[in-house]
Amino acid sequence: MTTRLAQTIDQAGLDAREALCRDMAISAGRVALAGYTRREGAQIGMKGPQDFLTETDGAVEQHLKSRIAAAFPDDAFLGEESGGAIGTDIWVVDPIDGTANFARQIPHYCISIAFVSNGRVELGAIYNPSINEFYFARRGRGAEKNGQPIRVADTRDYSAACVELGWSNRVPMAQYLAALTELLEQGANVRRGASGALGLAYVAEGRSDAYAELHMHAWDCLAGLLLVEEAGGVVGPFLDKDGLASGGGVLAAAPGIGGLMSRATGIELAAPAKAWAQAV
Ligand code: LIP
Repeated sequence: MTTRLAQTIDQAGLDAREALCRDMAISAGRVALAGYTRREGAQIGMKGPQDFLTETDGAVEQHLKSRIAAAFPDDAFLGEESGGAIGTDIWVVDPIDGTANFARQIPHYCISIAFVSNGRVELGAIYNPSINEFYFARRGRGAEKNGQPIRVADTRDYSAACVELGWSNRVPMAQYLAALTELLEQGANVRRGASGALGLAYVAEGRSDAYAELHMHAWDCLAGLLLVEEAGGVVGPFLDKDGLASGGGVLAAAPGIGGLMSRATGIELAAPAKAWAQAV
């Protein structure tokens, strides 16, 4: 695969990638829903403790990888199941986010697709085909669900906040329990849906007031972080901290509770949001 010199993709290039991103999120959703409906998505393996793999994960990722290679052969690809190489222009894909739910026939899962150019997420798509909820964002053009604009919640009172704290065994249990305890002691209602991408999309839509997780991979979170930014929320500096290659802590919140979430989880907010949140 050729690695192009760092260059900024022009608007026409982004337009073309947006069209593909929108279309393949839906076509990949049809592949996922077929597996879910025929129960072909039954668990076929374990990548590790509590880390499930289904046949549909592989089928969806191959579907996306082949569509991207056909349309933009010079773009790089990074997928949860097949890996990939980092490049200036790169698609970052989780074929089924919420695999543990998918494998147990719980319709809380999604396809998550992000397009990153020169270290900045430009496009993000998250699609739950089981309930036909399609989220999309393009940097600078807002966020939408099924074609309608979405905005984060205006919650400022922590005792009225409903937040999600993601979990995986990539983080020591003591750290997770400490963050959970602090969030509860601050008065928030804390949920866990086992799909980080949908958890972030729900923040962008105002269904949830914040999503935090002490470690996520890039494919789990990049699309959702752009959705929250474009919907008026505050986020952490995930990509600035080598998140594309190594993953890291994720925080996304309604502005009114971003500062509290950051203090409770120890995950910092990106600079502009940090200054604002400290004033709250
Ligand atoms: C999921 C992540 C989520 C985490 C889950 C799981 P997967 O990814 O999106 O953040 O809390 O435990 O790892 O494995 O379903 O694609």
